Amino acid sequence: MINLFQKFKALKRSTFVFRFSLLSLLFLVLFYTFSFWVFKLNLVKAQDQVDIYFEPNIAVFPPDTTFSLTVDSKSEGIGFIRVKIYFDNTYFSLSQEIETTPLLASVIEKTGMNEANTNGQILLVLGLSAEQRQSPPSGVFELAKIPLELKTEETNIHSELAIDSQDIQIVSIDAQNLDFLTENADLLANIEVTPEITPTPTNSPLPTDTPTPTPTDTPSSPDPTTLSLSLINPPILGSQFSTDLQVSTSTPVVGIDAVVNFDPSKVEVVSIDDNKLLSGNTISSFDNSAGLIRISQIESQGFSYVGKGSVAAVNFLAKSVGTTDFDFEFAPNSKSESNVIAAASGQDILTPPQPLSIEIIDKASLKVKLTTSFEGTSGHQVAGIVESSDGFSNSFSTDTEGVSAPIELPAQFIGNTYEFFAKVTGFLRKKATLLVDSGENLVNFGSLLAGDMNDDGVVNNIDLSLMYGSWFGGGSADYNKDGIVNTFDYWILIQNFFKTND
Ligand SMILES: [Ca+2]
Ligand SMILES: [Ca+2]
Repeated sequence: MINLFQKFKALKRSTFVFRFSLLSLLFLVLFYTFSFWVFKLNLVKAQDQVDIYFEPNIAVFPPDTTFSLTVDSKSEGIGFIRVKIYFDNTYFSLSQEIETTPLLASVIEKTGMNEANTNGQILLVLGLSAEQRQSPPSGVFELAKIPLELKTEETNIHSELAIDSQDIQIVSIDAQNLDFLTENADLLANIEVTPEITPTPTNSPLPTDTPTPTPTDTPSSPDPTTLSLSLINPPILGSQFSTDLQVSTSTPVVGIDAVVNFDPSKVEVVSIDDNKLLSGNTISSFDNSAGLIRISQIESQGFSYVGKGSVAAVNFLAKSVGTTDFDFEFAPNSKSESNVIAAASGQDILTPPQPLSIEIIDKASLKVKLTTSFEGTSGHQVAGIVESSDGFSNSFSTDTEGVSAPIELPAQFIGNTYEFFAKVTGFLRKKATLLVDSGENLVNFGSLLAGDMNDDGVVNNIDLSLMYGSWFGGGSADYNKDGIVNTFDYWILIQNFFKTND
């Protein structure tokens, strides 16, 4: 009985101990869970760091692999990313052009496939387009697709697709430089599993860790920074023409000033179109009495520009025929003239710009030349319509020599060949082909074919009957202009019987 009681007591105690332990365990679990979340929340909150890495982070070639360069910006809205990537171009190459995210639609720089495969370097500089500034990307998103293919038969290659953590810039939408953590991807290629004949306990026969071929940072001297003006369309007297102001720089720049002199007796500025190459403001002005153009364009804070592009288009009116020059005002180390300012140093790095020399050509005009069956003092005086195959149409009248006064042609006709047609009432339409030059052009239609009395494009019995209707009279059937319609006119008409319009 006592025995039984003691057993019961012991059982009760052990149940108590068991319950206590269970409670403690539960408490511990709850405590750790709670602490973990507190820790994690703190971590997320404290950490604005952007992760930039590849998906997948390891690949065995073959097959060829397209890596997704991925950004995890957490809660930060991204405004700008500059990232440089290296691969060993003795083993790998891009199989196609890199595709970048539409979320950063302004592609400021993207190394082309051929260049990347030559250097083993990829530079991507992406920013928001103007429309995207309201909705910058955040969280996890794909920055670019990097399609790599294997180009070697060599075995046991161990390499890396590497992000240059020394040359990376990630800027938030509030223009803050963000901290980042990069992770490279491992590239393994043509891995051979050596047959296990050696008795030595070999581990997997991975190639010894060959030092990853860090890209040789060739100290290539940057290309000179230039400003240039070029013609977009030919300058023709009395017409507008446009020029393109371009900058080219391999050094990041933050501002451009172009000061250009022109001869106001030859041209005048009509307007300046801002091409918004740099994302900040553009200020431009021109003075048509002094012959001076000033264009300044600057980057938004935190941005810089590298590349070649059009800063602005300057539209001129050509006022006088002849050659004329557009000269950049430039003096080394001076700040009042043309400058291109480097982002890093704030120094003017512009090399002396070349002037643009243009020749303003005369506009084109057309004189019609023809002969008729007319005799007597009136010569070849007719009135008619001259048309081109391109829709141009104008009336003309000829003098006794059969030559018209000059008719102005559209400027775009210069340098091109057109078919012209001349039509005079009572005559068949004639064609002539002409290469239009600037200045005066003479289009010779030769001898007009008489007899199309009703202007239907063919000389036939209907025309003949109309001629009979005015026989011994006058008027349009008097094709030799001797004052009477008779056999002589009949003879002229039947020479062209059944002939048709050109
Ligand atoms: Ca006819
Ligand atoms: Ca006659």
